[in-house]
Amino acid sequence: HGVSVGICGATGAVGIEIISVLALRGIKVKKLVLFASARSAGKVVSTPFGEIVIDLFSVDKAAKLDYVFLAVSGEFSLNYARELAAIPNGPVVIDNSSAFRYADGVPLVIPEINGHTLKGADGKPVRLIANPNCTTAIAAMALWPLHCEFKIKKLIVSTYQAASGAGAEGMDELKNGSQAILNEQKMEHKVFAHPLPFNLIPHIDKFQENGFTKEEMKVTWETRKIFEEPDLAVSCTAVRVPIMRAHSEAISIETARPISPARARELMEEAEGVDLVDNPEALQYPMPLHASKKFNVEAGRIRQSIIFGEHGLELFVSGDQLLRGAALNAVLICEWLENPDKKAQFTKKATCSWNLCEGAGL
Ligand code: 11C
Repeated sequence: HGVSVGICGATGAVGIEIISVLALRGIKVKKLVLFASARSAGKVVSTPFGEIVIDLFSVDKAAKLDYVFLAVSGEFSLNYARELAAIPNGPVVIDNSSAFRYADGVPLVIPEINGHTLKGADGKPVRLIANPNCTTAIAAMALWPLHCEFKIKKLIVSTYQAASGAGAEGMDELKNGSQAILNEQKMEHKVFAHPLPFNLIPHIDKFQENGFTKEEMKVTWETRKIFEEPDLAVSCTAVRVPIMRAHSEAISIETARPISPARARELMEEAEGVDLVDNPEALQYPMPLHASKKFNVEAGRIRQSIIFGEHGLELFVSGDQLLRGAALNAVLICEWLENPDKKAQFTKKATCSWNLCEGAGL
């Protein structure tokens, strides 16, 4: 009884969290195969599922599994994802990269929002599934309930993104760089275009012809696909800030129907995967300090828009980049497929209390 699971990129920041979240969500894993590069292969790691020897990836090994999580580069996904997903009785592939997010026939899924797209017309699970970009996923959790009731017409997002978006190397560069600067030493920066400590960088991923970065365009493209609103007006400015692992976003919306902060707060209270944190008088609002290592996204600072009046709202969200932005969302996809009837009890008030990242010194 249980599922067999493989993780490609098991020693990376996201891969480590997938192992942790599989255990925290109580997924019955009868076999766990951890794939990583030759540098890590052969090493033994301690996991909630016992000690596991890191393996080198091969299609043959992955073919025998029920689920394969890809937490590696888009290039790896491009090379192997379709091949794995096409194997008769082979695995369901859940891809964290951006390689297939916009491909027709590949659902881009936040289970609480569009879990229904995980099954094809034949009622069987789609075999290749894309996991969204972290920035998109964190905003979408708070925006979907508002969209369902008030219909968002325009969406303007400004982000404050953590170093973890650039993986363990990004977190290391922030930590080591901060230490170097405090010791009045010169810091090395390779991962980010500029030193990140005591700075912010309005540049994430490559600049596109329209002047936006690819990270910013992902928010536009992915929100449209997940919400099934191909013409939704979405504009984003994405900024890297010296925070370890939670992304925050300031969001302005214009809505088709009149919207009130009071009703928006009610909806945030009820929404799966969202914690309303909105009591400014008690100094309570979403912050990375509290959103880190937590399953739910925090939403708050809800107020009527000055620009759009009763047809608009401002809010602020913070969510763990590695969890809702990556590992948790991916594991929830597996959970939804295994247990579609229990999908209603997804993540409400759940907290990531035990964390492999700490063991790995991240
Ligand atoms: C970042 N959002 O914060 C990026 C990382 O499309 O999955 C995730 C990139 C992606 O740098």
